[in-house]
This record gives sequence, structure tokens and C-alpha cells, in this order.
Amino acid sequence: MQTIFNTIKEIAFKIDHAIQTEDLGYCDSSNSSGEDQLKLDVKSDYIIEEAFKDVTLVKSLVSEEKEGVLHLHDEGKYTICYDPLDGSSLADVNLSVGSIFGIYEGELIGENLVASAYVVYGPRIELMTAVKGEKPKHYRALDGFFNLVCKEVALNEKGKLNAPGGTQQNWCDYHKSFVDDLFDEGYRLRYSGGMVPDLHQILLKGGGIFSYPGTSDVPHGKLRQLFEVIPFAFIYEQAGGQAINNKGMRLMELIPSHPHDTSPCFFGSNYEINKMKDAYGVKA
Ligand code: P6P
Repeated sequence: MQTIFNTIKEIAFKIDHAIQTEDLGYCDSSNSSGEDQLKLDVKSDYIIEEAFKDVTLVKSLVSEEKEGVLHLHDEGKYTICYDPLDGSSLADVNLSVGSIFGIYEGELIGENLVASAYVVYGPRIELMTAVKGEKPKHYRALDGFFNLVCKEVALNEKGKLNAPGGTQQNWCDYHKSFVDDLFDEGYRLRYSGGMVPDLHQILLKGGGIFSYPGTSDVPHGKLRQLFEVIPFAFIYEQAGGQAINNKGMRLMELIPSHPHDTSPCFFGSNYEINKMKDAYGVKA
């Protein structure tokens, strides 16, 4: 897996350079989810594809920005599902954005995820990597290299941060009560509209909860299972937290019927997730 993580480190520096130097405008194309594509989305996708072309461990690539599967190496073991630049529309207002990588072995379902990683492009470039059975590892870039900051990232049982996603007027009543109750307990609102920095902050600041529920306008949620939800669920579970959907099911048990399927998702420390289960009536 280190070969794949090292390739992600190379990718991180190239995408960060593109963010710093390239045109932040839109292409005249849209991605598989029908979203307008930024030139940075396309460039980031190209950087990732080119980087993994030489890694024989990688059997195929599935990108959030494209339909279908790109086959690379017959002898490859892993399929990498990735969001090349999540939250890319935040780059033109100088907010942090990120890349997300899910490394799967076999069928593209939650239980076959064997490792994941994300990169945060912010005041510094930061990298989080996770493999089965180990706490996530946190790295920070300095002078062209990634240095290990923490080799065992762990969530507290209870945190202080609340990142409530989705259009509030379209939340159901019990979701609104759940979110408001946390604020009534003194939780701090931390939501930038970028999944990667928002989840990174909760992980590094000791805990809390990030929620992107199903809403009346988007009943199955907005975030994609293979590229965003499952890779972060893996990291949050490895960090001692939980990651579930609106039915209380582990997101690691998701079985997407289409590569671009989405899911309502809740990632957080145990106290907050258990509070959500109570609010949703899905406590085991
Ligand atoms: P909303 C960015 O577009 C993204 O896919 C995630 O990074 C982020 O968490 C979410 O959408 C934000 O969505 O509806 O709150 O703007």
C-alpha cells in the first residue's frame, strides 16, 4: 500500500501547484453527476490518471468526474475510486479543498475497501492515510516532502464541533431537532461546504459530528458512496468513531448499485453518533 500512498503524495504536490497557478474557471462540460466541471476538476483528474498509469498494483480507476472504469493493469490488485478535487468550487474563494481516494480489492462495495486517503489543499498540504487495523496517519508537507505529524489519529468519545450539511429548509423535523440540541449543548458550528476540510477538522480537533442527511429535495443525500462516503467512513471507524446512514447502518456495509450512488451520511465521535441514533429512532 505504501507505493499507492507515495503516488498520492506526488499527486498532492501536482494538484496543489495546479490550484495555485491554473485557471479557476468552468469548462463547457459536466461530470457524471451532472455538475458543471471546473478546469481544475478536469486537470486534477488528469494528474491522478497519469500518476497511477505507472503503478502496476492498480487494476483500474473510477473517477467521480467520469463515467465508467478505466482499466490499467491486468495484474493489478486494487481499484482506486477517487474524487479528484472535492469542493473545487471553493477554490476561487480561497477556501480549502481536497482529494479523496478509496482503495478497493475486488467488487466495489464497502466491505472491500482496504485502505483510504485524503489530501487537504489549504494553508498547508496535509495527507491522511488509513489501512485496516491501524489508526489513521496524519502527514504535513514541508519543502516538498510529507512529514509524519501523528501516527495514531484518534477521536475522543465526545467532541465539540458540529458540521451540519444540506439545505436546512429541507431537513426533516427530527434532524433539525438533533442538530439544534447539539448547539444547545454548546457545540460550535464548523461547516465550510468542503467535506474534506470539514471532516479533517473534526478528526484533528478531537471530535464532533459531520452530517449530510437525506433531505426533501435530495432524499438519498448528496455525497457519493464510493468516492467520498465509504473512504471517510473507513478513516472515522479506524480513528475510533462511527460512520452510519439514516437507518443506523454502518456506511462500510454499503453496496452501491451504481458507481455514482449517494448516501445520507453521519461521521463522528461515539457520543454524537449515538445521540443521532436516538433522534432517528435507529438505536440498535
Ligand atoms: P452543500 C462539495 O460540493 C460537496 O460535495 C462536499 O465537499 C460538501 O460536504 C458538500 O458538497 C456541501 O454541500 O449542499 O452543503 O453545499
